[in-house]
Formats: sequence, C-alpha cells, structure tokens
Amino acid sequence: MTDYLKTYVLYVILFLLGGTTQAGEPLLVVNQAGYLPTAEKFVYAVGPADSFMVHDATDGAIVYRGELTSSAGVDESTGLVINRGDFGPVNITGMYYITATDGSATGKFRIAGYVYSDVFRKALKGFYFQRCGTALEDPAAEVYKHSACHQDDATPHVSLRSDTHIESTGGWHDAGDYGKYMVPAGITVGTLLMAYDYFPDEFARDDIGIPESGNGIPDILDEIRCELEWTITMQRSDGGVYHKLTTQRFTGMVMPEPQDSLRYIYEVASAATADFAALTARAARTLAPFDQAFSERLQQSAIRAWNFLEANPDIVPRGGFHNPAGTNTGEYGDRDDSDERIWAAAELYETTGGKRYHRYFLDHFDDVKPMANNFTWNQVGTLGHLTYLWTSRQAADPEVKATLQSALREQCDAVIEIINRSGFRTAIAPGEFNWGSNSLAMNRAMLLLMGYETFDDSAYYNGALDQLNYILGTNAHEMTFLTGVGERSPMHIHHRQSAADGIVQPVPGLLAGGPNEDRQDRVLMERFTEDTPPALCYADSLDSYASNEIAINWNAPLVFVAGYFSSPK
Ligand code: G3I
Ligand code: 9MR
Ligand code: ZN
Repeated sequence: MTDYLKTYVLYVILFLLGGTTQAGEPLLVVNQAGYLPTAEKFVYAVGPADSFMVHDATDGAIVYRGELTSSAGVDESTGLVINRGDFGPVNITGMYYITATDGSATGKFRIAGYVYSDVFRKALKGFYFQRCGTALEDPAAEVYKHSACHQDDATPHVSLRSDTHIESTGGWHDAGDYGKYMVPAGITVGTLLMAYDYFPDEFARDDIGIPESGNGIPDILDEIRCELEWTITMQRSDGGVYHKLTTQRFTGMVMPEPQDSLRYIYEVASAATADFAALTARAARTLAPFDQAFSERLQQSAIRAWNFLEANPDIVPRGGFHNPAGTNTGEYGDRDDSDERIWAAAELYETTGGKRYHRYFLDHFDDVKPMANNFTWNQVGTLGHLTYLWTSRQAADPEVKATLQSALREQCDAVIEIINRSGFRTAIAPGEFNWGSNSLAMNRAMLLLMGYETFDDSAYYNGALDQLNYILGTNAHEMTFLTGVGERSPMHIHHRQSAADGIVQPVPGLLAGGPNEDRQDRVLMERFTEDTPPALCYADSLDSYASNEIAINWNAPLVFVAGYFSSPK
C-alpha cells in the first residue's frame, strides 16, 4: 500500500469509529471574523452530526437549520471527512453562533457589511510594526513600542571590497528576523501598489492608526513609501541593486534596538535589481499625483536598474545569489531571473511608454508560464502579465493581451478546481503546503479577484472569499492564522519582537506562514511524521519558524484580499 492509501484507510477507520478529528473532538468551524451578508456561507464539520442550527447570539434563538452534507470521502489535505453546511440565507446583520447535532459549537461570529475592514486595518498596520530605523511610539505603536532600531545600517560585506559605510536605514524588517531583503520587498510592494492602483476606493483609508494617518494620503501609500525610501538606498551607482542587508548570523530572540552585531550589505544581484526596477517603476506611477519629485526620482532609479540589466543579460551573480561562507541569514536565492526581468519590463513600459521595455516584454513574456497561479517571491512573472493585461497604453499588442486574458481564465479555473477538490475549499493542493503556504492561498485569492474583475465570474469571487475564510478559521486548526484577529489566533509566532517584548499578545496583524508538509524545523519534525496529512503540519510554537514565522510578502496579499472585501460591494 502507498503511504497515501495507508493514511486513507486509517482515517476511514477512524471515521467509522466515531467520525472525529485526530484529537477525538468533533470540529465545527466558521470564519471567526465573520461574513458579508450577501456572501456564500459554509460551516464545516468533522464528526457524527448530520445537521446544524444557526443561533442569534443575543438570545440563543435558532434562526436557521440546515443539513451537514458529506463531501466526497476523505479530504487528502487533512485526512479528515469534512461535512459542509450551507447557511447562505442568513443575511441579517448581527452576531451568531452555530451548533451541530453532535454537541459541537462554533464561537460567536458577525454577519455585517464591514466585517473585513478591521482585518484589513490590522493587516496593513502589521507593516507599520515592521518598520525599521525609526522608533515605534505612542499612540500608533499601542503597547508595542520600541526606540529607533538599526541606526547603523549598514557595513559593506567583505565581498563588496569596499570599506565605505552605505547609508541604508529605514524600510521594514522582513519577517520574524530583522533583515531587509530586496527580493521579498519586490513582490510585497508590487502587491500593495496593485491593490491601490486597481481599487483606489477600497484602499483609500487614511485612518488606520499610523503616524501619517490623517495626512491626506492613503495610509497604504504612506506605508509603502517607508519601504521605497529604503530600497533606493540599496542601488549602486551603475544601477545594480544589492541583494540584502542583514547580520551574518540570525540573532537570538531579542528586541530590534541597536545590538552588537554588525549588519552588512551583500553583493548586487540581477533578480534583486529587476525586482527593484519593477517596484520603483510601478511606484513612480502611483505616487505621481502625490509627490511629483519623488515619482521622478523613482522612475530614474528604475531606468538605471534596467540599464544595468541590459548590460548584464545573464544572471548576476552566476547561478543567482548565494550566502557567502559565514552567513546564514535568509538567502532568497533564485536561479532564474527571467520572470523578474519580465515584470520589470512590464512596469517600465506602463510607466514610461518606452519602446525598449515594450519590445523586451513582447519577446519574453511567455518565457515563463503566463499568469502562473503559483506566483511567490521567486516567481513574479504573473505580476508583469497582469500589468500588461490591464495596461492603459494604446500601443499594447492586442494579440498578446488576448493570450494573457485566456491564460488568466485558465489559471483561475485551475485554482477553482483545486478549491473544489478540497474539504475546506482551500486553494492549496496536497504537495503545495510548503513554507509560507498561507501566502499561496492569498496569492491565488488575489488572482481570482483579478479574474473576477476581468470576467465577472462569481465563482472567482466566491473562491477568493473561501481563501479568506480558510485563513480566518475554516481549517483543521480551528484558528485564524492572523495575530490579533478572531477568538483563536497564533500566540507564539516566530517573531523576534513578539518573543522578546514581554507582552503576552503577539504583535497584531501578522499572518503566520501556515502548514508546511516539508516539516523544515525541529518542532514540525517532532510533532508530525511523513504520514501526517499536509494541512495538519502546523505548530503555533515559537520555534516553528517553518510554519509559524511571519513575513511581509505573506501579509501583502492578505491586505489585498481583505481590503478588497472591506467595503460592501
Ligand atoms: O517550491 C518547492 C516545491 O516545489 C518543493 O516540492 C518543496 C519541497 O521541499 O519545496 C518548495 O520550496 C520551498 C520554498 O520555500 C517554497 O517557496 C523550500 O523547500 C523552502 O525551503 C523555501 O523556504 C523559504 C525559507 O525562507 C527558507 O529558505 C521560504 O520560501 C521563504 O519565505 C523563507 O524566507 C525567510 C527568509 O529566508 C528569512 N527571513 C524570514 C523569511 C520567512 O520565513
Ligand atoms: O529565526 C530564523 C528565521 O527568521 C528564518 O526564517 C529561518 C530560516 O532561514 O531560520 C531561523 O533561524 C534558525 C536557524 O535557521 C537555525 N537555528 C535556529 C534558528 C531559529 O532560532
Ligand atoms: Zn530595525
């Protein structure tokens, strides 16, 4: 028998014995942040119950009853038989909870037109808490204050063969560590800009509680600007962009304020340079109405980065960036920079109209799979494809646009298929629960929303909401993966400040990486085996950096999706 079959048989037996989760308890889960009145609504159950009741939380009265119907057998991702109840008809604003005939119950949740606006606010403010080089102060910082960190950024690494200090303060800490890396900065800023560019009304909020709130500029742009100011310090005079700025070794679980360990700037890399070109070119467009001078500066930076790429058509350094001996901080290595170059060309074309960028895009856009739905920090071609599909340039090639449009449809349909096969309607197939899997669900939700905006197909809208539901509660862990949101959320994220600040609650608004079937840390290895179903390989443990760290490039698509749904449509 294959391992999968063994697991399958084991769970069928478990189910026949009582139909409960591994822990033996029946499970009844909903999105803990709640539901939009007009949206699809499913409660998911594992256990012997065959029907459910929706109660008004104010007096316990039953307002709706429904069947729990079984999906097709054992769900491969969780090894569970997951039943589903449809309570879509409950659409009156209020607080509710659900019970099932086996005695299981959900916590209280809300149905209202604005349920995701707080999720959006917190997830966006999560970026503020990651700010580097500045003090986090009252009132914006709430209780999560610290004095200005990393004022000495940074020292050139010996590989740069220079002794001259490079002034490179600011930006955001990447993740649970305090490093600053250009590659994840690329997709993060690209995603946040895309949110604002395409949906300016949804993302116009200027009141999320950062120091710049109320300054007349949408907070999302204020927040992005912090990162932009840092990224432009990472460009060398020939246009090339340094790969990262980190200590040589990961520090302990300490606060971010100045420490003994020096922080270094590492060599120039072409993937980082192309990401930089894309993000600065896009930002030049978005920020032009707010600050013309800064916009022009960004555009010049993007063009210089492109000049470097043109002068270096092969990947730099050869084979992509690798940590030099003695360095163990994040590598973000990428052997293939073709997708980054495609993205850069698309953004530079859209911003400047320049023919050379257009030519490059037309010649290369399909060197990587058009609209690939598995985009992530090292695969960003889809960001360029979307930019070109939605271009405002008259000279854009209609045939290429048509190719991209049908690719978008195909890739969205493939995501829907994954969702339909999944017990919790999760857009992650078994085998895809890798490091940061929650961000895959969010990136795919984002793609579905772009598909929905393009094709007006409600399956895409619903599929995107399914992913928000998954992140916020409809999962085998019965929890939201977002700190500070919902009744049960991660308490022990692998996040140095949260671990070191002496405050019980972790810094809010940060998305945990999520289940990681590759079990790439000691905790996951100890708690789970090769046979553990992929979606169960998650531990809310400080030491589980491979499932419970947070990262800016995981928060960004959550901001996109939650923001999209934050105002009633
Ligand atoms: O995509 C492949 C998949 O095809 C394959 O089947 C699977 C088998 O192991 O691996 C998948 O690749 C994984 C990749 O993430 C997916 O993007 C690698 O195993 C995994 O090691 C890799 O993890 C990266 C991790 O750093 C370790 O390098 C994460 O993507 C990346 O988000 C994470 O980033 C870290 C920084 O280095 C440091 N700062 C914190 C940050 C977040 O944890
Ligand atoms: O804390 C580090 C985390 O930020 C990284 O994402 C992760 C993978 O690169 O590594 C963590 O550091 C661990 C190191 O890799 C191995 N020793 C234990 C460290 C965690 O305390
Ligand atoms: Zn810092």
